[in-house]
Formats: sequence, structure tokens, C-alpha cells
Amino acid sequence: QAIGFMDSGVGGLTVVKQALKQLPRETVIFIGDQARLPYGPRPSAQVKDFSWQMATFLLKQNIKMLVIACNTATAAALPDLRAKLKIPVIGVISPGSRAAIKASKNHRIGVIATEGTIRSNAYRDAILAKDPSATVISKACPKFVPLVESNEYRSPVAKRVVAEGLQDFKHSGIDTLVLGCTHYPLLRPLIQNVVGPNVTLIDSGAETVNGVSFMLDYLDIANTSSTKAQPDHYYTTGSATQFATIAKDWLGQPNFK
Ligand code: DGN
Repeated sequence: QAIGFMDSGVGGLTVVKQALKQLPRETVIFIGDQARLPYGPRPSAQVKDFSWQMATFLLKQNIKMLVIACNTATAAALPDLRAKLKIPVIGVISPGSRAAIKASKNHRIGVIATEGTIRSNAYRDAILAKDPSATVISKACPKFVPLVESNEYRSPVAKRVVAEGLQDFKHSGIDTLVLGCTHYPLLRPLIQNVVGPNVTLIDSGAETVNGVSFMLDYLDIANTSSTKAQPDHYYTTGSATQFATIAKDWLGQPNFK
């Protein structure tokens, strides 16, 4: 049985990349809802609806675990999906918050994400629940996702947009910045360049996959044979060509269907 990953677009591939590295025997089935992207500005009820539709699609492929590889969908739909599904459901916000608290020495943590995630206060609440002494400085960066989806994430335009988006953090004193949208790790070099080398960037993907690995062991559902039980599959509701270009660049050469 496979592990299902879902995102509004290609961002979830940053989580898949970690899964391919850390869990090479597990089969990945991924869906990106590029036709209806971005999720960030949409009302939470609609994101919940779309998330349910993607989860239903993945369930039909007989997945054993669902990873919501999208912060916006995690903020809007995690409790709902957990209540409705019989398989374990893992989101990216708790793991990202945990990693940020672990990394921060001065308890000043920045969070960048979509409008939907920032509006939900999910990161602030999760960080403060684990570290009440933390100061959380949040900023929505709605211009970042389109840069990634249009495959412009290394362009001079991206450099300018990222610099403008992160202005607020210049004198904020943060030592840790959460990339609270799964698209943002593709902009990582540009983001690091703006905030400087002393700020630790948190990519919740790696931490989320640690959680997936733990759950697989804990529930005794890891694939124990030496190879994948079936090939990985990647689906998009949008343009397969556009998806494939970014996926190839980011992941290497996955099998597409
Ligand atoms: N990748 C999604 C996230 O982590 O929030 C959001 C992208 C979007 O739809 N704006």
C-alpha cells in the first residue's frame, strides 16, 4: 500500500522529496490541485471541500496513510479529515512548529505562509502551545506561490519579490523563520539571502517525514521488503507538462501517469 500526498500544486513535492530520501521503500501517490490553485486566498470552508475531494481520490488508490503536504489545507481541513478517515492523517503545521522551537535560541520565530494559513493563526497557536515564551512574527506572502508554479523561482523577478516580501523581518530580531508553505523551499536560496545566514530556515517537509516514518513503525505498516511494492504515481488536476517540468527539476525523473 502507498502513502498519499496532496497539495494545491507542486509545493507538496518538497515534502515528497524528503519522503523519497528518507523512506525509499515506500510508494508515493501524489496529487496537486493545480487547476484550482492558489488555495491561499480561498475561504477555509472551500479549501476544506477541495481537500476532501483530493483525499477521496487518493483513498480510491488504497493508500495506508495520508499526508496533507500543504499548510493551507492542513490549517483548514486536518481535524475534519482525521475525523472522517480511518487511516492516519498527518499535516505539516505541528511538525514545522516543533522544528522551529527546537531551532530557535532567542524564542523569536518568524512565519511566512499563504493568507489562509496566516489568517488561521495555526502556526502561532501551535508554537505558543509548545513554547509560551515565544514571540511569533507572521507575514502572508501571497506573491511567492505564483513564482514557483510558473517555474520562475530562480529568476531576477523572484529575487525582487522575495526581497520585498521579507522587508518586515529585516530588523525583527528573529533567529528562525518557518517556511510555512510547502512551495517556499523552492525559493530557499533567495529567502536565505534576504534574511541572512544567521536565521535558520525551517522546511516542515523533513520534520513531517520524520513523523510519517515514526507512525509507519509505530503502527507496523512500513513496507519491509527491499523495494517499493508498486511504482510512484503523480497526478495533477492542471497541466501535466507544467507539472512535469517542475517535478523533473525538483525531484529528478519520477514516473508520471
Ligand atoms: N502549498 C500550499 C501551502 O503549503 O500552503 C499553498 C499554496 C497555495 O495554494 N497558495
